[in-house]
Amino acid sequence: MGTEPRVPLVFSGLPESEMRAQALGFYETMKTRRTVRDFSDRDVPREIIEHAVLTAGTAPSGANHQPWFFSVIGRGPLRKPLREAAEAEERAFYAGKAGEEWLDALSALGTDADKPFLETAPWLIAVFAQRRGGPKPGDNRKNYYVPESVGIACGLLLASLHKSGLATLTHTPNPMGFLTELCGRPETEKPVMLIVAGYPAEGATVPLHALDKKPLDQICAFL
Ligand code: IYR
Repeated sequence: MGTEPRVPLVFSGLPESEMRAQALGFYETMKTRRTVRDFSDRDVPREIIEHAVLTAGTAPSGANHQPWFFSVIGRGPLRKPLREAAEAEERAFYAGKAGEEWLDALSALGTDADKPFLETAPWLIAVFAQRRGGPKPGDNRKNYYVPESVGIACGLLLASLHKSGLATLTHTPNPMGFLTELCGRPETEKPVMLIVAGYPAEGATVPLHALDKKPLDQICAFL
């Protein structure tokens, strides 16, 4: 073991009955999460988003370098140019850049190039992955397992927002270079996704097939 200081692990275990209740309860909560595309303009307090981002920041990461950055965009002057840039990419995407197979896979979702939620929803969270960085501000070391680490962080962010009673959307206009510029992030960071958070619009619907989740025996084997 290295010479870095160590502290005792703080770990509060649970009796098995409570363990079961927690595992089932969290599953019951998470299985009601839906990807929402119609957002209301109802406000959401900033501290809910702050805590979701703090939760994302607890994710494990390669060498604990925490290779993520979250640009949170509330209502303001960035919204219009952001929507315009995203919709320009989406128009090219849906006009053919995506290719037939991809567009065919998307047809069940009913999505198109119009993204009004980019102006309607109270919060947009642009997630960036840092190829270089390190645990401390100003570090410029190589980061490790960046996509894995940032993916886990995004999962925790979505889980926190859902558990806080918010609707979310993982939005991935392709390519997302415009986010680098609009958010003022360095070129060494890769925009990964835009997470939209807020309340669903009244009467919002989701595709029926979105309720189909693979059963345990299709996604898991106990060996
Ligand atoms: N970025 C586009 C297309 C899109 C792609 C996938 I894969 C999705 O699961 C959903 C959408 C859009 O947001 O419309």
